[in-house]
Amino acid sequence: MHSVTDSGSGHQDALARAGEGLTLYHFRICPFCIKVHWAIRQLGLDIPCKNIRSDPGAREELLAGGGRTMVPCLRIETDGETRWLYESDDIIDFLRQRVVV
Ligand SMILES: N[C@@H](CCC(=O)N[C@@H](CS)C(=O)NCC(=O)O)C(=O)O
Repeated sequence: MHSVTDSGSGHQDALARAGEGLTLYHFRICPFCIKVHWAIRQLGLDIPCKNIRSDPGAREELLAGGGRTMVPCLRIETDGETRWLYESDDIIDFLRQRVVV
C-alpha cells in the first residue's frame, strides 16, 4: 500500500527522470527564454541551464552543436545521441510530453 509520502516521492522521481539528459541554453533577458523557464517551473522540472552571455564556452558549445547561437535551445541527450531543439514553443511541447509520458 502506498502512503501519500510514497506517491509524492514517486512523482519527484518521475520528474527527475523527465529532466534527465536535458540542458537549456539561454540568457536572462530573452523573452522566449523566460517563457520556457516559466513552463519548466510550471511542470515542476529541474533542468540545468547554461547562460550563453555570461559563459562564452556555453555559447561555443551551442554554436558548434546546434549550428546557431539563437536561444532558447534545449540540448537533448538520449542513448548517446545529442539533439539540439530550437524554438520556444517546440521546447515547451517537448517538455510537456516528457512529463506526461
Ligand atoms: N522563434 C524563436 C525566437 C528566439 C529568438 O529570437 N531569440 C533571440 C533572443 S530573445 C536570439 O537568440 N537572437 C539571436 C539569434 O537569432 O541568433 C523562439 O520562439 O524561440
